[in-house]
Amino acid sequence: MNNVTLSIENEVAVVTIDRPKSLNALNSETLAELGEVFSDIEKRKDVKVLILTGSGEKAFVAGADISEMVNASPAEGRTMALLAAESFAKLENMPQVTIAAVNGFALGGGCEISMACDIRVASENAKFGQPECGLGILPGFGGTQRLPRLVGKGRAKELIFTCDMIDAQEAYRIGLANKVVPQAELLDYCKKMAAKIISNGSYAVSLAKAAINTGLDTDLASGLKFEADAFGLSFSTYDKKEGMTAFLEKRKEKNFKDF
Ligand code: CO8
Repeated sequence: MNNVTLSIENEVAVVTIDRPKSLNALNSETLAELGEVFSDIEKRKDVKVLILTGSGEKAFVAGADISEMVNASPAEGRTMALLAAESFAKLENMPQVTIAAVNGFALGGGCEISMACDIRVASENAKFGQPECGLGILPGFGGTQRLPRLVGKGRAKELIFTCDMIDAQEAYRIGLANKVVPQAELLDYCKKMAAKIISNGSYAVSLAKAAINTGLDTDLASGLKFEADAFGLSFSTYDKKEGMTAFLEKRKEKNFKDF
């Protein structure tokens, strides 16, 4: 791989988008590599949390690669958007928990890929925005769909129509970032959060993620039905017995087996 690196330690995969000279802009090659990495990780049993970040201290991802898009035809633009949609959907729906460690600019496609993650932790210098309308296009990697779901219709429209860039604190205030931490502590913070998530029943966490994602894409009654089915399924697991027995035995250590 030329533009993406992967390291795995303690059941946590760190995926780094590594094109610092272009502020980690997403060209087709990088999108294809990310798709491959996500396909690999979603099948792995030895990874429970994926942390997605950008290389360098300036940018998470400064968007789709403008130098590649400038001469692209409508058909090529659409193909690129569909390619991204497929790999972002993998990221969004994989059984593992995904955390975007937003270490700088998260603009356009960068903001959009962070929104396909379950959780966004921003460094103090992070900046979020959807500048596409200023380029004569619109968000094409899910921004018109995921941003309103995260921050509400009015705020999403304001961000997309004005192309304003917002800082990490404002992103936190409107619910786009879950947390803001100093840049030097960003990866450690995300790894600690990952360890906390992994200490719980991973299969239960996956079911909860599926219930949240499914429910937000459907009506309340169907979402509640999905939740009840997933809840019932969790009663068939070793982890349910272990988690509840540990509580009743006043035991802090739990020996979860993830099934
Ligand atoms: N694409 C290509 N190159 C980029 C990008 C980008 N998105 N962002 C930065 N770069 C390059 C710059 O061209 C520059 O290259 P060089 O050194 O060769 O001149 C290098 O990275 C460093 O950038 P700057 O010199 O501009 O750094 P500054 O600190 O002055 O500015 C900014 C940083 C503010 C982040 C600035 O680079 C910027 O505004 N970048 C563009 C941000 C943007 O508009 N992003 C949205 C892109 S569109 C998009 O994401 C659409 C997604 C949907 C696509 C649908 C399918 C087609």
